[in-house]
Amino acid sequence: MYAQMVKSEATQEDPEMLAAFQARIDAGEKIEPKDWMPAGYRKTLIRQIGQHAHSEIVGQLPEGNWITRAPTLERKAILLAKVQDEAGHGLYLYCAAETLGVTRDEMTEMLLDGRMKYSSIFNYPTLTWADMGAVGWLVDGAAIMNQVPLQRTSFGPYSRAMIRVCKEESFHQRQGYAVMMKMAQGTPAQKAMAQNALNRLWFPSLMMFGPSDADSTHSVQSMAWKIKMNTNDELRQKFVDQTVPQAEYLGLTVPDETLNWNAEKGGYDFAEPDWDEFFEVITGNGPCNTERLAARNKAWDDGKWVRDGLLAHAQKRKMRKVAAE
Ligand code: FAQ
Repeated sequence: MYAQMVKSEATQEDPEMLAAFQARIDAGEKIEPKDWMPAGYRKTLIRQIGQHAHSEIVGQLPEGNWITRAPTLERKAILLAKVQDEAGHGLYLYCAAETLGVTRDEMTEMLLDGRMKYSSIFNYPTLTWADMGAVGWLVDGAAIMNQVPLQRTSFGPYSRAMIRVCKEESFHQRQGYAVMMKMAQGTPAQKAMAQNALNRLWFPSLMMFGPSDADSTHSVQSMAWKIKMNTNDELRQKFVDQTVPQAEYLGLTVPDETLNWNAEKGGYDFAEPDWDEFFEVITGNGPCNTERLAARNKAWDDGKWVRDGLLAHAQKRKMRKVAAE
């Protein structure tokens, strides 16, 4: 269905329609699902929103890993609420993508057979309780840095979903920082765990913003269409500038010996992540890719009886309604 729609749109793309569409974008208008849009715009949005939705869903796994082992009842309740929020974010985003003519089942199948991606960060393991702090602080922190500008993105349903998501993400970031604060001010062993979590998750967090601008295949067109509001490097720089003072406040050391305040540019100079590692991770060869996809495949298979039951129920109701008419 989705493939046919994109193909039929591509044949209608005359230069006048494209120019009128770009003028609407340039004027800051929101594009709504029933409006005409270029096939490439629709395709890029389905890729980005679908990938974003999958990230929220797969992103439950590294933290879900610690729900049964949270150190106190209060921490457990907070973590549970946070992980449930991520499921909700996935649902808003799947709904936003569905308005573009792709079904949630189609997107799920594309995730499960590797045609669609999810964020690289969720292919790293969460080894200690301190990782729950570092994920909230760094991963949700990076997610917010990327998502706040997306509240102004040109596609209406995506922009509206982002407004709600950002409100919840800021609670996530704060709860993560609160865990880090407790650990950093705790025993020497707890502080060492916090430092170790920062050491392992710092560079993977920087990778969340995508490859450097020179290697970003989609940025130029996505920014012209206001699907993206900033380049990958701009947001990465803002994240570093915001996060380094937070690490200092915790008394922790960012694992980058080259880190240096550059007064001239008004930001930190910092080391690039290992981009070879990034490309390995996004092509399926990260530390947890196999485990994450196996968990999603199992959830999909285990849920088949529910989907079948719901469909059978809907079919019965429909037949009863027809019989009564
Ligand atoms: N991981 O040309 P670009 C969260 C791919 S939400 C995997 O620069 P683009 C909340 C990209 O798809 C985190 N793949 O791409 C949470 C493309 O591949 P293709 C998710 C990546 O799209 C917290 C290729 O590389 N957030 O964490 C990544 O213009 C805690 C070339 O890259 C979003 O998705 C990556 N990191 O820019 C949940 C935000 N980066 O299609 C649970 C929305 C790039 O050519 C727990 N997305 N690739 O094969 C975006 O803003 C953009 O899609 C970017 C990438 C910035 C991620």
